[in-house]
Amino acid sequence: MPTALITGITGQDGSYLAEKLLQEGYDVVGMVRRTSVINLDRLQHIEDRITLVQGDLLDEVSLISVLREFEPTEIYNLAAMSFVPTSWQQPVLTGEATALGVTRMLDAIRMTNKAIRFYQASSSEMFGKVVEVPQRESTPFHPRSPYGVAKVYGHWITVNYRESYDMHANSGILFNHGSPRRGLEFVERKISLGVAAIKLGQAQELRLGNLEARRDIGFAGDYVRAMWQMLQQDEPGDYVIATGETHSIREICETAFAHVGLDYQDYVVSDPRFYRPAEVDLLVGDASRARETIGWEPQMTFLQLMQAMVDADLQKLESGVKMPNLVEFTTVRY
Ligand code: NAP
Ligand code: F7E
Repeated sequence: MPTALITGITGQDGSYLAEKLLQEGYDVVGMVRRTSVINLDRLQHIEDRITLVQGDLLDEVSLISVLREFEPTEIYNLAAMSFVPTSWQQPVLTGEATALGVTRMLDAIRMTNKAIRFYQASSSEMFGKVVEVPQRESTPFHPRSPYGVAKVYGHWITVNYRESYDMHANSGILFNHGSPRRGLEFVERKISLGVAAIKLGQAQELRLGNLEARRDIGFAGDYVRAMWQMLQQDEPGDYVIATGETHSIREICETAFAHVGLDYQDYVVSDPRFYRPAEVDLLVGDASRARETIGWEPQMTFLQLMQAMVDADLQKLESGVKMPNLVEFTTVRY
């Protein structure tokens, strides 16, 4: 059986990708950083079918050891400091993990086995202050946060190792994607959870930031399929993965509240503490290249995604799960 290594396996995408690779018959190895509390919530259902190993993108020796021990043929580098507001508070850490972490992994591959196929989790945040609509692989980057800047570095170092060392290094430029496993602080999950709490009488309002920003949002389960498909091609490349539709945060609220028969205008409060020092106003991707070259298409619609997320959060809260109040951790301080 081929072996695949996933960094960031404890994250949203890591859990969906692990499921996909198991279905495809891989031995799945997940790299997990050391934390004081073991955090395998998203992997509970497959924990006995995967192998977990300690390692950290900040520590190159740990990466080399993992590669030597497990000899993967494919590596999916999903690990990153992925929350944009935190990147203003911790810009250096963001650079170390989200930017230089990519070089550490590419170098570990170069030193152990250059034939390993590599996937880098690049982001639509690289387009930032967009110079064309929709955004495609050739659209110039203008990142608007330390996170976006770090992802631009990660993208170009991936391209550079491909060109310098003839490595099968791929960059997936993924637009926003959520799911019921999305981190609580990201806007579509904050909204689905807020709607569920309000519907059940556990909250009275939902405080958000800029309601006019627009995003192209798909389902994480569809997007991890594209990652795997990229690594099955003879030639490595860069691919935009997106739905081609864009929705304002206001529309996301409207859709999610309407699903439980409520009007968002009665509950949503725009709170300046959630505004960012520099915003990405409009993202919408053109995934034609992925459609034509690797045959990728999204399956779940935006409406289906938001409804599924609200339903899952209703179920969670009804079952008595207590969700943390994240306001202090998610407002932007810089
Ligand atoms: P996520 O849920 O925040 O997961 C991030 C993962 O990275 C977690 O497993 C985290 O571990 C791990 N990690 C963080 N720092 C690390 C370090 N120094 N060493 C090792 N592991 C580390 O993110 P996601 O939504 O699944 O996204 C996956 C990747 O795609 C990220 O690189 C993200 O930037 C990128 N991306 C995401 C989207 C999106 O809309 N979801 C779009 C484009 C690109 P802990 O569990 O220990 O924190
Ligand atoms: O914000 C606005 C906010 O934090 C989306 C990451 O997965 O996707 C994600 O980055 C928009 C922004 O995601 C709130 O100002 C309003 O315009 O959900 P987000 P993001 O910054 O787009 C990209 C592709 C990644 O690569 C990242 O890893 O929503 N917004 N009010 C808010 N955002 C948050 N988080 N919270 C609010 O209260």
